[in-house]
Amino acid sequence: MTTASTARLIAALCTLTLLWEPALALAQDSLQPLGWDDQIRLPEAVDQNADPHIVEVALEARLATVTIAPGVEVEAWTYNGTIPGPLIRAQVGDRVIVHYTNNLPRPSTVHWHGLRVPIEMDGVPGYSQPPVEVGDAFTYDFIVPDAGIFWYHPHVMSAAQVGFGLYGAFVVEDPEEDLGIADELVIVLSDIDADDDGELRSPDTGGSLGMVFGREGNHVLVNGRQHPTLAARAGAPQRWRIVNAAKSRYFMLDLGAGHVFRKIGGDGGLTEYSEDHDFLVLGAGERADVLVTPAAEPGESLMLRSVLHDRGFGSTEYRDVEDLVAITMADMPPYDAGPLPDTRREIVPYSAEGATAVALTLTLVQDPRDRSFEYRINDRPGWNATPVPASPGEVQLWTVENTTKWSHPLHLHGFFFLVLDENDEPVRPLEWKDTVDIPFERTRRLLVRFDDRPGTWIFHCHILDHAEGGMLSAVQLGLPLSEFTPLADH
Ligand SMILES: [Cu+2]
Repeated sequence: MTTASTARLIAALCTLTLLWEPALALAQDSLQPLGWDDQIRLPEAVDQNADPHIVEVALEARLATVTIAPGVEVEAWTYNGTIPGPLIRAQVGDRVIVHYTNNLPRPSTVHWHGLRVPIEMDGVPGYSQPPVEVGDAFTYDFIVPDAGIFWYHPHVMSAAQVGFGLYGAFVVEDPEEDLGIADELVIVLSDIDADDDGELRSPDTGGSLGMVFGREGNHVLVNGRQHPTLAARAGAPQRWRIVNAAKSRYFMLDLGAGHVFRKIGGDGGLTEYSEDHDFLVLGAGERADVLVTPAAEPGESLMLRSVLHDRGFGSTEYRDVEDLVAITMADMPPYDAGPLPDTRREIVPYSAEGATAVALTLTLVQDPRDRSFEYRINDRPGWNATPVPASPGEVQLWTVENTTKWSHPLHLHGFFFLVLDENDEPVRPLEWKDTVDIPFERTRRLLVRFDDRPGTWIFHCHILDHAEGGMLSAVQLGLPLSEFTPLADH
């Protein structure tokens, strides 16, 4: 062998080593310092079933004292005593059984946000099940057909109950999916409104005007904590599955200069392809699955912040940027993982050809007698709604016109849709959505296909004050319109 060919061989071997080393390293355990996520890691629901394809957990809704910051305690409404409630983890196709007990002082239910469950499991009183009365129990039992980051919360007095702390994350893993990133966090963003003594404040603050804006809590929480700290090794990638569980607040996430969020997934699992974003906007109810690589000198800190996002009149004035998580670099040499992985997923869009056109207009009206406000969809508040008729297999093209001065994250129960751009082409990368921001004084078009799960499936603004203020309606799927009854309580 000549010297030149030996050199080439060595070079080739080195290249191979370079190619292989990071991959092998990534497939190993955590690259982060020991205890890196101690302040932020969610408790996980304990699977009581030995069958590997059944996840069986207990969920008790009850009052509990929770610590949201050192020395700051709040009397919250919780699942299993914590906010957020326990993280439920399953694999795609698993059967999930949840033994739910309501030990709250009020009736409640559990809605599985984004999971395509049968109508009987959707948690909406009146359409899915009766409310679970105080002291009663209900067993939720369903298959999880899609991988992704989802969440659960009540659908009775939802603005109050979610605002008081009732929500939890639900991850459905796809065992085929291997990004080679071991360090994963599930991040639930929320807020809670409590006074200095830790007493929850009234969910009706500000009266009708409070409803119009959508009430935001005075303590912003990340996995139930104010300003938690995360330790990180510079250069080592992390995967964050993020849920916005706040009842009104939008988050516009920013990791600072030199950092991007590589968005790989959204509401309904992976997107068509990964895409880098400087900022990540999450309306109430939305989710994102992102890769990030914190980088700074050992000992330095980065701050994950929520910067000002304009969701309508009064949403940016006299408001501050919110510090969310301080990320401190451990005293370790920076890790060189190379570029973050690109992800791909084949998503076949529904054809808009032959789709049934459905026009939905979002309005705000004021009663001249008592000056109170009411949100409406097609000029009807939720308690007097006219449903959208649909049949199994039907594709509908929804044109949602927001005439109001506030943005509305519209959530459809039970089904995914695609969002269309101004040319009526699906927004790329394609993403299955169940909650989409309809910005103030703007119109967005959505394409949805209904499958064979007949029932009354509600859709509503996920600013839960808006939903209770009237912005709620329903799809009457495969059932006569004459059988529809508007909801008094949700
Ligand atoms: Cu709204």
